[in-house]
Amino acid sequence: MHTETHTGLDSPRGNWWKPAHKTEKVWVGIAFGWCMVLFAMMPLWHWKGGQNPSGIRRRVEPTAFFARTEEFIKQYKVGDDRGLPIVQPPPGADVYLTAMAFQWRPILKLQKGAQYTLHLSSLDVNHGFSLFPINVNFQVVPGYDYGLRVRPNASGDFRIMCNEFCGIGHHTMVGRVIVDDAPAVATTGGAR
Ligand SMILES: [Cu+2]
Repeated sequence: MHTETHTGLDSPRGNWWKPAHKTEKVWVGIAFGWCMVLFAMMPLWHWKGGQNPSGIRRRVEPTAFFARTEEFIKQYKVGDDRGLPIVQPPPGADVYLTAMAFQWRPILKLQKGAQYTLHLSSLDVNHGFSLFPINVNFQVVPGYDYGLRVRPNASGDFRIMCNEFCGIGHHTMVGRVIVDDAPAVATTGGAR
């Protein structure tokens, strides 16, 4: 029967503590070294990786960004898909995409090989811009306008998934980017 009282303030009895074994020390050393490598990779990748944001970012009022998006929609709207406007800006244009619970507004129609400045921001909470099936990921934060210089290099009908949990309808938050091959085919399909 257990009769002894033992509190957490007493050190346990017996040979419970041993100095770290040499192999454990080596392992901790390797892990620490690797942490340092990854730590150094962050700034290195920013300059050398060629895949980081191009560096255009500024503070913006979420409602002002949304108003700018609406203005952009009015300017270049070419159609509708289930209530969402389809917008086809000319090559070189500033493109505005607002994330909000639970949609990406508007649907973008871009041209392969043309360059655009894609402005991303959120009207409410953090969202994650994730272009499927292409591996493009970006945090969309309210209050910040992120300008990404993009040049679509593949044509197709792509989906934007939200990959930052943003609420009850998060899983329904799917946007669309249509990339057309050449200017000539841009008008044939209309709103697909
Ligand atoms: Cu989400």
